[in-house]
Formats: sequence, C-alpha cells, structure tokens
Amino acid sequence: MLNIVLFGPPGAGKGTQSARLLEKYHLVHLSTGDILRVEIANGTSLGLEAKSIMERGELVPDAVVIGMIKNKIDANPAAAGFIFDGFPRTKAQAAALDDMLAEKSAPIKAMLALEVNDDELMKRLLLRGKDSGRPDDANPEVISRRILEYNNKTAPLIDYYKDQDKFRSVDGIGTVEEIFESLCGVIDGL
Ligand code: B4P
Repeated sequence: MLNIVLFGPPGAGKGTQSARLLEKYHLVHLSTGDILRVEIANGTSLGLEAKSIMERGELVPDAVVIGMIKNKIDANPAAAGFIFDGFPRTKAQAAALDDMLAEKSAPIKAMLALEVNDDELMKRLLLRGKDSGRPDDANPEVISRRILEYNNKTAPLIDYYKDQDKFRSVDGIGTVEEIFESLCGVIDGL
C-alpha cells in the first residue's frame, strides 16, 4: 500500500497536487478540509460544530477529524493507498493515524512537505477567495490566523516525521506542473 501524507501550510498547493497524484498513482484522496466542507453544506451537527471554527481560521478538535478519517479508511478496504491531504495537523492526529495504519500493517511511506513562503500563501488564498466562496479565504486576518495555527500546531509534525525518516521537502513555488514532477520524482524513488 502506498500511503502518503501531503503536507504544507494553507495554500501550499496540497489540494491542487492531490488531484493529480491520485489519478497517476490510483490512490484514494482523504482531505479533511473537503470532508468538513461537505458536512457544512449538508448542515449536519458535525458541520454546524465545524463551521464557526473554520471561519475563524482555527483547527477543528482532534477527536472530530480523527473519527472522520477512521470512517473513510474503513470504508475503503480495497484501496491501493491513500493520500492524506490536510491530515494530520497535530501530533495527536499523527499518532492516531499511525495507530490506524499499524492495524492494517500499512504505515505511512513518506510525508511530502510543500515549502511556500507566507507572502505567496497570502496571495494565493486571497486570489482563490475572490471566486471560491470559501469564507476562510476571503479575509487576510483569517488567513493569518490559519498560518499561525499551522506554525504553532502543525509545523512540529516535521520533526515527528523526520524522527521516523519519512520527511521529504519539495519546493512548492513554481508552476503546478513543475511541482507535480518534483513530487512524482520523490514518490517514484520511495
Ligand atoms: P483545508 O481544506 O485543508 O485548506 P488549506 O490548508 O487552506 O489548503 P488547501 O488544500 O485548500 O489549499 P491548496 O494548498 O490546495 O483546511 C481548511 C480548514 O479546515 C482548516 O483551516 C481547519 O479549520 C479545518 N481542518 C481541515 N483539516 C483539519 C485537521 N486535520 N484538523 C483540524 N482542522 C482541520 O491551494 C491553495 C490555492 O493555491 C489554490 O487556489 C490553488 O489554485 C493555488 N495554487 C496551488 N498551487 C499553486 C502554484 N504552484 N502556483 C500558484 N498558485 C497555486
């Protein structure tokens, strides 16, 4: 099984690159951001809980996203592998993911980290906010909060995966195609 964590700050290109990678490697895409937005659109109780948190640019509680991911893994027993996009975002989430995959004897092969500076992140997200309808992309203060949450709670995962010798850095600046080629180069060398 090819299980990959696609990692990076908000706006690094995780969603963009996931779409291409899953097509090439026939993987199942698990994006906690996408799952949460579907819950919000469907007006579920989980969606109602997540909506205001996401609109503030904060992280949804660990127990909520861990439960969501577990359900999706269980629902795809025949998958050739998973791309985890936007998950894990905290050490508790990373440890829970390791436990879930240990049960299947299919650990994470690599964490591919897209490196993009804060100015470029802000530019990309504000641009997307003009037509995406995502409230968390429309406001520079909310974007700054998301970047702060990333630096405080998510960036420490780099060391978590370095300790397991799974961290791989990829330059996230360039054309979508160039970055895709770099990611494929790393995956093909695993
Ligand atoms: P996400 O949906 O994961 O959103 P994101 O981190 O902001 O990144 P996204 O994947 O959307 O952007 P991308 O880099 O593809 O999370 C949203 C919220 O959900 C979080 O803030 C949090 O509240 C909650 N949440 C989700 N997962 C959670 C978890 N595990 N725990 C707790 N809370 C969680 O792309 C951004 C833009 O850049 C796009 O417009 C794209 O077109 C553009 N772009 C991409 N590549 C480019 C390139 N090479 N050049 C120029 N532009 C590019």
